[in-house]
Amino acid sequence: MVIIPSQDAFGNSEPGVVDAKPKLYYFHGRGKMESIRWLLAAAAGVEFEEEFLETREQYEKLRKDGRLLFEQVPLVEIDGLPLTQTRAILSYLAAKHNLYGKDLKERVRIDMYTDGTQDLMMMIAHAAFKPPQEKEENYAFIVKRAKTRYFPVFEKILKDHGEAFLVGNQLSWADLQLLEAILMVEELSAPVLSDFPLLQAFKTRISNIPTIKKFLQPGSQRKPPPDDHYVEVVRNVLKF
Ligand code: HAG
Repeated sequence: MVIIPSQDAFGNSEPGVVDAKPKLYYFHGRGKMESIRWLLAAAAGVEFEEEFLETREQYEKLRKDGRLLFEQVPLVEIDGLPLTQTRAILSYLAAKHNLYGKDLKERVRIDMYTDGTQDLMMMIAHAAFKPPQEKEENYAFIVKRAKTRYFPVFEKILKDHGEAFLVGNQLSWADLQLLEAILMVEELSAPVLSDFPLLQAFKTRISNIPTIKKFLQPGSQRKPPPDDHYVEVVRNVLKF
């Protein structure tokens, strides 16, 4: 019999139990779950299952069963734990898969960079819920903000750091999220990197890491940009 050690929530291995695949509970779209999908599939090469929330009843059942700490999704069931709060989940996964730097100073830089790219990506996620005219204005503002606030910072970091990655000399959660954010902004404005040569080279370099390249291929668990159907389902499930 093959003994496959299973880790508990604190990394202690228990022989005999096969690691179940993580299970993600969210809508069939990006929202706050997409960065979690990136970390699991693209960076760690971990396959996961998904339950897509389509009805209010599904959401109410998760709430009634007490699996949503503050009655919110994303919910990720992993290592025997029902994890909620996106940043807590991302931090847990980054630490678990050695994507969180080698010491406290690298880790806080990764936290600063990922908070920045999360802010940028959540602006895009929330814009999808605005009326058409306002949505287009919002997208234009986001592209401008990316080009004047976020991308110049990361271009300078790459220049000053002089390495292939944002922090240290290995892939981290910060690299992954910057690539995710670049691709999302390019969906709004394809030439957005025209003034950022180091970011263009970064995008090519990180996109070619095998597990990331596979995640960017059609047929992966990556989700498409939000459409009207996604917005309608979220509104119906959450009643807002
Ligand atoms: C986290 C939800 C409710 N701090 C938490 O995980 O980071 C916030 C999670 C959160 O806001 N979850 C939402 O469960 C769904 S996700 N709400 C129920 O009672 O609070 C959210 C973002 O794009 C996603 O679609 C959802 C609605 C966005 C609305 C924008 C106007």
